[in-house]
Amino acid sequence: MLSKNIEAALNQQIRIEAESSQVYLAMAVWAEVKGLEGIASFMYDQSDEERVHMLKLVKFVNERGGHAHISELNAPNVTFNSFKEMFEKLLEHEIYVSNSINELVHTSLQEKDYATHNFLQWYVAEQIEEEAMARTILDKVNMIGDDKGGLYLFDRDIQQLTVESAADVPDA
Ligand code: OFO
Repeated sequence: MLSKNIEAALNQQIRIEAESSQVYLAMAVWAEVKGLEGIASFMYDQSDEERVHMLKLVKFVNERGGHAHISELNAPNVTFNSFKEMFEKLLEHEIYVSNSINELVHTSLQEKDYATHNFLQWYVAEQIEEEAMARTILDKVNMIGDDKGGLYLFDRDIQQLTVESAADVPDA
């Protein structure tokens, strides 16, 4: 059974994951409108993943005798000055989510809720991977700068790039 405190903290994370899904959906739309299909498709996939993260939390809260709270969400940024800015925001957002997961892990230990602590380890690992991926992408975008040809190739290769960077993480 979840304590009220843990239930509230998990519900807050449900909201953050739902907001993450919206953040990436807005980025997907922006990239698509700008004609960069590869980046758009990457962002649509990220958005779907965040929804899965949210749903895992929903199921966990309900299974443990809590009541998952589906709340209103903060609106995401819908426009960006550049792709560089968009990917900077992506990394910032992942760092914010990682901090929030860390706080949650801390709370679960304080409350001696080892089931929740164990459940959260999946999120800890996921955040390491997502932050690494965001950094890899940003490094590439910084290299490209304002070069249109570079952006074209990056748009073509982004799916490939992220698969490779995710696969590299366990050895990092
Ligand atoms: Fe939910 O993993 Fe990123 O934010």
